[in-house]
Amino acid sequence: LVFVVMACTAPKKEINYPKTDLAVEALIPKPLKVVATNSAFGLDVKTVIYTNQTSKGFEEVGKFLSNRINQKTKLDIPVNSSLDETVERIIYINQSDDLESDSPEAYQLYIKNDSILLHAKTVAGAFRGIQTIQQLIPEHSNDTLTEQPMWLIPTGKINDAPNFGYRGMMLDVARHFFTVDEVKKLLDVLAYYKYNTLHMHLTDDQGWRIEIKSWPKLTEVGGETEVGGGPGGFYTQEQFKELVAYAAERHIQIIPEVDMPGHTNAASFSYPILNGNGKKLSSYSGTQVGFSTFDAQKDTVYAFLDDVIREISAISPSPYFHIGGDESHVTKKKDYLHFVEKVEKIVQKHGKQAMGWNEIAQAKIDPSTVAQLWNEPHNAIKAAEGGSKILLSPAKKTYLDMQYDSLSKFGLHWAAYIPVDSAYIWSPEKYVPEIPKESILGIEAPLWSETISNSTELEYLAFPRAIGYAELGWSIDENRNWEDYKARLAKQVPYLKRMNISFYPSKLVDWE
Ligand code: TNX
Repeated sequence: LVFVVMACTAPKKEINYPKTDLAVEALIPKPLKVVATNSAFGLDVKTVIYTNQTSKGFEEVGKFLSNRINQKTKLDIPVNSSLDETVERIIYINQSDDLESDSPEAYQLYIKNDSILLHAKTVAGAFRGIQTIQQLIPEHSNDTLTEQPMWLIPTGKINDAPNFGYRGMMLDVARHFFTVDEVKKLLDVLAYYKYNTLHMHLTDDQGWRIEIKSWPKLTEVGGETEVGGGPGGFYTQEQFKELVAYAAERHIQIIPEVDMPGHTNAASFSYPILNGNGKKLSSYSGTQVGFSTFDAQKDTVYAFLDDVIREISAISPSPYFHIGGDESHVTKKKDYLHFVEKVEKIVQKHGKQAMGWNEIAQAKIDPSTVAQLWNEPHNAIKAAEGGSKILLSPAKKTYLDMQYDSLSKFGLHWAAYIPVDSAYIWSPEKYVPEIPKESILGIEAPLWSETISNSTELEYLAFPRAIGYAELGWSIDENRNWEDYKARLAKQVPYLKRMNISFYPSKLVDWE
């Protein structure tokens, strides 16, 4: 803090800042509390970033911010360089336990003329805070106040924390494969809107997408197919680790999903001993669901799953492992229940908490197991009554693969058409009255990939709706309003263009 005070008291020229209003900035998600003080912080060549250097990770957050400032303004802002007399303004990122919220992702921003103070309890909180700083930097500099261009950031105070601790998107890389670079591009945008989870649907009837060293044919055979007959693909364990690390730098966890006992044709085609539907196997590149199953009575199947879950858990730091469990239409009910209970134990044995689609709540699941609601709520209600947390992904509201309307180029519409307003106008904590807020882990927007196979198509379905889900997960109901959100959303265009995101320009929004 000594440095901050020094930088702020150094004699310098008076600048006539224009009047600003922090409270009307186009921030998404909308922060919890904003108080405007109507002046400006001038980000310019005389600004430095200074971070706490005793708590691990804060310097990296400072560097991340410096890098993003450079992308937007071309300014080169040093991080933790020596502070000399050329320094006039400082962005100071510090650890503090003295915050209004208990959330590890909470942060506080004080923006004054000569300093921006960002306080957070954790590195993750600081990382969420620098997204707000980034969003506050205007597209254009003011070139008249000083000899050097200045990007004016409105002054005031922001006290912010997420309403839900889990804000996720799911990407189905099984129906169509998405490359490491395509997933990284998505992670960049998710981070900007304060997501903290990417759930990857790694296996399905049409493909197996992650290398398992003890069962190599899963990818040699099962990785080579996808919907529509394309070449498929898979991540080596090294590539998966690379994705996990890239996400971790953005304080996003990657949750791996191996969908079972249904949705397993690719695995059974690779290793027929796993098959439980009694039919002759062939590879599958169609889009039907519910025809495949593992044999829930075979020890080999559980030995196989022990290997798969062990190998993936070893390269996956998230506390969760998703076991799928949806649409097992050809698994006998008693086999299904037995299977879920056994696999849940295997997941726990490898140090993870199980997560599964809402059908798993038909079995006796442990309260530590999370049920992901996607269709009728009765199973999720039962899970919540049993003490489990519920992840909300109601298809009618959050399925990113649903078409916007009947003219949408990609997507399905079995659950609903989901225009941009309908995706936003609902309340996660009131959606299922029988599921109280304490039982809700958070929300997740799944993007199934039957109809999309590259970044452009992915972005058409995901954006702008995923930006709205970011706000649904982070901001409290009282701070959310479609008209207000719509105006803020319209202002995301320069960012989305800079990131080369092919969003769907819905007519419901007056894009800027
Ligand atoms: C249902 S949602 C599925 C997926 C499909 C999706 C298409 C769920 C748990 N299962 O297998 O891809 O619909 O919208």
